[in-house]
Amino acid sequence: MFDTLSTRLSDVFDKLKKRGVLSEDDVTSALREVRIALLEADVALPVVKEFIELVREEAVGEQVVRSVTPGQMVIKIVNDHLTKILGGDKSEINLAVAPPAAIMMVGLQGSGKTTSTAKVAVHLRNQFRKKSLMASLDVRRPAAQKQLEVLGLGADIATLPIVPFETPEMIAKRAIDAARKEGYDVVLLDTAGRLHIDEMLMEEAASIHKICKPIETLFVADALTGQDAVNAAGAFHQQLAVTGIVLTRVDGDARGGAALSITSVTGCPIKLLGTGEKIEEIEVFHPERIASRILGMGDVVSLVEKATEVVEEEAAEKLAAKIQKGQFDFEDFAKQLQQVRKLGGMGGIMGMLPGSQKVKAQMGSAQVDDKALARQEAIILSMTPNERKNPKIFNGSRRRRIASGAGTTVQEVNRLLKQFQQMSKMMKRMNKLGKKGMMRHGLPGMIGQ
Ligand SMILES: Nc1nc2c(ncn2[C@@H]2O[C@H](COP(=O)(O)OP(=O)(O)OP(=O)(O)O)[C@@H](O)[C@H]2O)c(=O)[nH]1
Ligand SMILES: [Mg+2]
Repeated sequence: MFDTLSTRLSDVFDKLKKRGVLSEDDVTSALREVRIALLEADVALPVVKEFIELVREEAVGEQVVRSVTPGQMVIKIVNDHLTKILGGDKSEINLAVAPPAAIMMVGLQGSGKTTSTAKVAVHLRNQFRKKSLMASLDVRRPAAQKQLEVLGLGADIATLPIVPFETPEMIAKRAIDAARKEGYDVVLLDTAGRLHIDEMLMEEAASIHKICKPIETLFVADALTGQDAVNAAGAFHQQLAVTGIVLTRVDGDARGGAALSITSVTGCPIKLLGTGEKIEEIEVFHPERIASRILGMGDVVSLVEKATEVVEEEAAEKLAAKIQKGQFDFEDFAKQLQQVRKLGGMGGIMGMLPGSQKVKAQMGSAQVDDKALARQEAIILSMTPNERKNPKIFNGSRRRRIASGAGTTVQEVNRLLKQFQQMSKMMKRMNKLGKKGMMRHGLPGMIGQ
């Protein structure tokens, strides 16, 4: 998300940073470019206007003009205001009621309501140990209830048994009763999609809302539909008092217009992001981290969090101990490569690192190629267990054998061996940082070319 915007803005700010002193004209012309970049990212016009106005007011002030690093000051102001339009502080799902807490999912057809229902249940289980019951109130599409049941089975989340010919209102009542009787923390209600805002369906949603009195009414918006999603969110909010937004398909959204406008336009915070089709591909929305990511300052905090999630604590400790004893071998290297893949490959990691847009461009696509990771894994798999444990024994004939086993060239094998040596050296240096330091800096450090 935000790739284009990020590249454009970093160009604007690079120019600004080079200047020692900033005149009002410099700021004005930089802001003109920022404005174009935002409009190209499909941000709603009123949001862009207000944003530029607020930034300008601050940026031409005394403080900036007199500052030693005026360019940096302007970037900070832009960062602060970006964070603000993205919603300020992060807002989590609110469950502060006597259980079961009802969460109603609403939105246009195909926006990702059913998938997100299951994702939210999994998120609440993994992050807060909450037990959810899911119910589909979608009696419009024949297979809709079944779809949720299948998702529930796959993710091990309970679903309300399907009873044919019930109305959505009847299902809602039954779901809440069952959740109360069976001691669930949360009851998630997935509703039927709407092609566009239509009065009858809105009334249905309103009557369900009245019955289940949800603590959260989440509007599920497809990021790819841009300003249409923003307008629909506004209409739903008027009718149903939406409490939060789940923005889906951000994995395919290069522009980010919906994310940047929806909170300003509707006043509802984005709570969660859907980042893929898989059930665990859901993330908490952190405005300040997203703002830094847009400005190329990187989202290292998320990366570290993700890394600690993926790298199990115990495995990381074992690895740290091995490194300390200087016993890191190719078995460990292969494990690291697998973890890199779990983090979304090099692409996923790069996207979160500071200045990554620039680096990505400089490196070219070849080296950020995730296929290279797969090839490296193939090379390691072609080594004998003894070789993996004793990286020092590689001679010419072993190298040739491994290359043909992995379907690659000796040069590529050599490159990997060299990389491994560099990594071992780097690890020795990292030892000085201690175990904690290793876990924090280890992953991104180790994969460097
Ligand atoms: N790439 C990607 N695909 C998603 C995401 N969320 C949902 N999808 C896909 O979008 C399609 C529609 O998702 P559903 O959850 O069925 O949408 P819905 O809003 O329940 O649809 P209706 O009930 O027909 O209104 C499915 O193929 C999902 O796999 C996401 O965050 N990223
Ligand atoms: Mg659905």
